[in-house]
Order: sequence, then C-alpha cells, then structure tokens
Amino acid sequence: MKNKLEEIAGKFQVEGKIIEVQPLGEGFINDTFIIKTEGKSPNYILQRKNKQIFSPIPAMMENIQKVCMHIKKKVVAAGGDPLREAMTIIPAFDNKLYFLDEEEEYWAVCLFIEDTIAYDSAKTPELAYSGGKGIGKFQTLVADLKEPLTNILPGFHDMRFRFKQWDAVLTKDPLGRKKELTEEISWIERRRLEMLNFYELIENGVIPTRISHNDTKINNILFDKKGEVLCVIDLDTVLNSTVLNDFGDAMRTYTNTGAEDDLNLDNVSMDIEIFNAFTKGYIEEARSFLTEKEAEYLAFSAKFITYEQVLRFLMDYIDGDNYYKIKSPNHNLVRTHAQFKLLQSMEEQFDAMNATVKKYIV
Ligand code: GN1
Ligand code: MG
Repeated sequence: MKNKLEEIAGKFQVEGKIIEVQPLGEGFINDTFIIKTEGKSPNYILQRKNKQIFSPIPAMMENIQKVCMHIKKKVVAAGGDPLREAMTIIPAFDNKLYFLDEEEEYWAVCLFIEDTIAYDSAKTPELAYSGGKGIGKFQTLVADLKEPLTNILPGFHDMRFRFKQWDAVLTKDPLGRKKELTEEISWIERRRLEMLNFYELIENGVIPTRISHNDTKINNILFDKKGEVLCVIDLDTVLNSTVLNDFGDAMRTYTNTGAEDDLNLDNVSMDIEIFNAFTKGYIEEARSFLTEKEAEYLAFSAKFITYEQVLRFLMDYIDGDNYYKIKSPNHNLVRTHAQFKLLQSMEEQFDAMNATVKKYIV
C-alpha cells in the first residue's frame, strides 16, 4: 500500500514509476523529500511549503515559475542545458503548480538535478569565487524580468518591519525569557540606529530595488563536479528587494569558519580570504548593473544580514520558537550567540572588507 507521501507525489506529472519518497536535507522552513523513480526516469524533489510563512502559496509558485521560465529561455539561447541550469517545476495533473491536500497543506514538485553538490560552508577561495560569480550571474539573468512578482513575504528583509516585530515580541515576552537576555538584547539595541539608517536608503530609493533571491545561503546553490555554480535553488523568496540582501546573506554563510549554530564560539569568525574571493567573482558578474551606492554598501550588507539574523533568531527564541525549526530547547539562543560572534568578527574586519570591494569595483 502506498504511503501518504507517495500518494501526494503521484498527484504530480512525474515520469516513471515512483519507488520511494524519502526526507531530504535540513531546511528550517519547508519539509523536503526526494521522490525516487524506477530505472532511467528522473528523480524529483517534493516539498510541503510552509503556508504560515509564505502566503499565498499559489502566488509564490507563480513567482518561481516566472523566474525559472525566464532563466531557461536565456540558458537555451546561450546553448546551455535548461534542465540542469534552472529549476524545473513539475505541475500537478490539473496543471496547477501545487497540490492542496485534504489537510489544506500545499505541496510542490521540481526536478531533482543529478550530479551536483551543495555545500554548508565554503572551504576554499576557489569555491567562494565561483559562488560569487553564480549569484552575480543569477541576478544578471533576472534583472530584465518584466513580469511583476507578488510579494508573498511582506517585510522579509525590511528592517523597519523587523523592529516592529521585535518591539512587539519584547513587550509580549510570552515565556518570560527576556529577563535572562539583557546582554543579547543590548546587542540588537546598540545597532538599531545604524541599521535603520542603512534601511532608509532602500526605502527612499537611493539604493535601487531589483529582483533578488533573498535566501542565498550557501546550501541554496548547486555546484557541479568542477566546482562551478550550476543552478540557484530554493526560489521561494524571489522578490523585489535589493541585490545587497543576496550578497549579504551569501557572505553570512560562505565566510563563517564555524557553523550557524556552533556551540564553540572559538570556531566562529569571518574568513576574509573567502570574503575577498566571493566579492571578486560577484563583482565580475554584477559590475554591469551595480550602481555606485550599491557598491558603497556591499560590505555593509554582510553586516546588515548577519545582524538581521541575530535579531531573527533571538526574537524567535523570546517568542517561544514559532518560526525556525529547532533541534533543542535553546537552539535559537545558540544560533543567536554564534551569529553574533560572526557579526563581531565582521565589524572588526570591516575596513578590510571595504578595501576589497574598492579594489575589485574599478
Ligand atoms: C531560512 O529556508 P532556508 O532554510 O533556506 C530562512 C532564511 C534564514 C535561514 C537561516 C523564508 O532559510 O531567511 O536566513 O533559514 N528562510 C525564510 O539559516 O525565513
Ligand atoms: Mg534552503
């Protein structure tokens, strides 16, 4: 008898006979599975999309499809392989880009791209350089997408909105955790103005709004066996925002010498060599569209997104762990400490980061 996951997989236009559906990866938001099929038929990724976070899911799937189709056209024109260099969404049998089950959960399927590697950290400058080129290319590919995208995640990298959430959660303090967190809260408050000053530049258009990925942590990028970026995945958060969010989030993950939730803070620091290599690759591709202001704030964006992540993890901890999946009761606090250590390391090396951007931007 088929289990529930196989039954759901069977609602989509997958080729071949489904053999099994197994959990895959460690996403914090969606639940991800691999659909294995018999013989030479391709395998697929099945995801239960988190409707508490992305809303409405059908509009999100439309966003993803627009971006994928746009990239595919360009890949074909350049003589590439559209099934490997772009995500392929597999519709359900009713041609919808999702399936809604009887528990009102949304599911979506895409092709699994074989022979690729996803990393959790960038161990070598070569890999970081390729990663930088990959994100720069992705942004260049979507830069001329004219079809409007629906904002299915209002306030995502919006610092003003984050502070509203933050203030509300601190006022509510549902589990009484605030009293133990005076120091951590001061990390956020001391930088509030600096972050809002930067955010104002986005609000008033000094820093332009463009289509960007918004979740460019290193494991959302597939590399081929030669170490080149093949395809940028996890497009749920493709939105109109600033490309600086992509650069910043990539730097938050590529340059970290430790883990996002490292218990040993001595492991955590920002590796300037990795920063340099990624920046070089990124600027080589993004130079064609980056404005002077964007370039000026490139290094700052790494601090901005890392700071935002400290805030989001700490806020979720105070709020009672409603957003991120956790593996231990204080997981979000561990993440907060590890990300703050990374932020401090960036602050210490900020001059060197800016010097790197200057060096490559000319
Ligand atoms: C989430 O979905 P995933 O695991 O790639 C989160 C990001 C965070 C990241 C922290 C929609 O990314 O914003 O930076 O976790 N995605 C969403 O690792 O909130
Ligand atoms: Mg992901």
